[in-house]
Amino acid sequence: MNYNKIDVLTVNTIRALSADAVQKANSGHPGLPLGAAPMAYALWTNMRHSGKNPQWHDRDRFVLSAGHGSMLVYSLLHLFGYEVSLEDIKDFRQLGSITPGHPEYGHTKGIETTTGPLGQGVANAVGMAIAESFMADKFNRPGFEISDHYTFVIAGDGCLMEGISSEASSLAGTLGLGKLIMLYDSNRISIEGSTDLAFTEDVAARYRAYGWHVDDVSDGNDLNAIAAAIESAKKESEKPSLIIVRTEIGYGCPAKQGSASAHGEPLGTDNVRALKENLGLDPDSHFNIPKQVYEHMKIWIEKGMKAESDWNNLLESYSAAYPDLFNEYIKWHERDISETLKDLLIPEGYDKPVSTREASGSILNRLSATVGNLIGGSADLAPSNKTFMKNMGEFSASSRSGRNLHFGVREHAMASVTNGIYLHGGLRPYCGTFLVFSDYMKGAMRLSAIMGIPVTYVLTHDSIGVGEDGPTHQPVEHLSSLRSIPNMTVFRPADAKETAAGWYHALTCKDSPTSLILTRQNLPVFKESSDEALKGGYVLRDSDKEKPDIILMASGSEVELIYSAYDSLRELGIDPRVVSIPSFELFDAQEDEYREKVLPSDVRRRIAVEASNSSEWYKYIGLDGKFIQMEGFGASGKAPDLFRHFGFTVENVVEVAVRMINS
Ligand SMILES: Cc1ncc(C[n+]2csc(CCOP(=O)(O)OP(=O)(O)O)c2C)c(N)n1
Ligand SMILES: [Mg+2]
Repeated sequence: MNYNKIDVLTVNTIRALSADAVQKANSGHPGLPLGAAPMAYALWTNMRHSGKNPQWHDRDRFVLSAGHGSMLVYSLLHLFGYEVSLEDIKDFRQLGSITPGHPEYGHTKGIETTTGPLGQGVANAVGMAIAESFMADKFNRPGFEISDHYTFVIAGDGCLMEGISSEASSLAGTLGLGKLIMLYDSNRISIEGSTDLAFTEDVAARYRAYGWHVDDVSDGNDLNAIAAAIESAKKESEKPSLIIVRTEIGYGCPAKQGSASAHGEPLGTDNVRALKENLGLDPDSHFNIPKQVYEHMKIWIEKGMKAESDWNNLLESYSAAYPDLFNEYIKWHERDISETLKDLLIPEGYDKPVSTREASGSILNRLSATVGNLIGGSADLAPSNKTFMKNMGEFSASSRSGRNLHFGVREHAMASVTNGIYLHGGLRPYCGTFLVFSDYMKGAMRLSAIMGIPVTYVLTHDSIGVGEDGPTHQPVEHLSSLRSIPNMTVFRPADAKETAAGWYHALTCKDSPTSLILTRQNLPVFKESSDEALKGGYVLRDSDKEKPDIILMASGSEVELIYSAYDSLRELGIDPRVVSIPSFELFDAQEDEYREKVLPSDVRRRIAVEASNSSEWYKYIGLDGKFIQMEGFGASGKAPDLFRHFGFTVENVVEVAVRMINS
């Protein structure tokens, strides 16, 4: 392809449009769109995508990892025929607009993932590329390549400085994700000034060392050179590709070009004028898209529509040639699998004491046969997290059919890659590590919650019950931290049956991620526990009286304590109720009437027990209640000794209860 004058005019139109929008909003980041407009245009004109149907399964994926440059994408979406109007662009960054400050998944059609926290997009893209190759292996047949697309990402200096991109890129190299192509907007400027201040490594050498194909485009305005680099990256099928594009931040704006001041503030009206004059555009018109540009864009829009309709035809003939596979393909894209999972709720074989991680592992293995698109793994802790699906193969550079992923010791990238796998579509991903290391992946977990995507986090070794490994490995504040993330369902089951309920919730929930919080140590299986756990909280053992003398509540391993305290208290003539609360979020979502039934407001004597410092319990125990909790960090020792040492004993629960009754 040879670009010519009209393409340059289109690129400059993107620049002016982006600058105008930032100026009008009086907020935003003009520098990146001005510098990266040519690479983005060269890329979008080489992608298979269609604004008329941004959901088409086999479209090329595009991620702007440097999410602060959002105006670049909104300009592209508008010109490429997506549902972003000029009015929407004039509303850039305004409340309720579809053009928010950073690109938001599920908010603006055509945005594949939410970006802004730098580096996340790189890892998301790795996940998308994993998903693509897995789907291709599963569904493609000779002549019917129904999964055959690229994943493109534009990353900035900041993205490549962040550790998450190193983790994810290293993994991508090992996995040989040949259809992953990253364009690096190398303007060597970030907020504080030149990247020489803090980032002097040889990025090309670094990526070569990861096993990537690396190319360099020395002139970021050279559309043909960029397109040629994209072409050769596409031909490289065994390695992911990095195209380092030398750009200038704020390109075209004489007072700002090449300077950090172009990064994150409006150029100023005079500078916007100067920019337009410099680019040969009319300085007096704003949000102006020349007619010939709209006319020209029709070529690309029609090309995209044709690509989509070709694929639709391919899928149709595939459905005739491979009806079973086709049906499975459709099924994998369905959101609701509650019917398929019904059996999971039938408690069978759960009788002997077992750790909830072990229970989770066996449930997962049962599920793996029924839910063919369940895929996941751990950050090098599968034997401990019990996240391995037996006989389901291991995903690698040489085997794309494996459903077990080895993320390596890379929690942050793992969570973000898992987001990417889900965002791609077709798959139900999970990932696991120790609860204590959820801190290492929090940035990505928060994004799962913001995006409202149902990925599953398997977080084991959930308390001082870890034992000898000591305080570094014993989570204390983590439950509170995860519970504080809006739209994250935290589920800490008390036994194997509740663990099944947790998995059921995780896989049937459509719009939020779930963190399953599991023990290392064995727990009894209560005869009263059930799928009532799906209500988040329920009465496990009740008092004989209509109004119990006291309510004991707990989650996870501490339910065992209140369960036994129940017997001791009854011997003392006290009539308690025992409430298991595996999930605050699910319990809070119940009708008031139900919650009142479980926790009647006129029973003010309440005790919560949890080996954490999650003060969220106070909303259930109130000011008159008592929380038996961890006050500081744990210690190294045998788990039973630790529980005793920190006051997690039946005797202590009974003592606190008696004191409360007598007070
Ligand atoms: C994880 C994270 N840390 C910090 C920021 C704040 N931030 C936004 S852009 C930016 C600098 C990015 O530099 P670069 O990627 O080179 O973008 P450019 O200035 O070239 O547009 C920073 C620090 C962020 N968005 N995400
Ligand atoms: Mg930069």
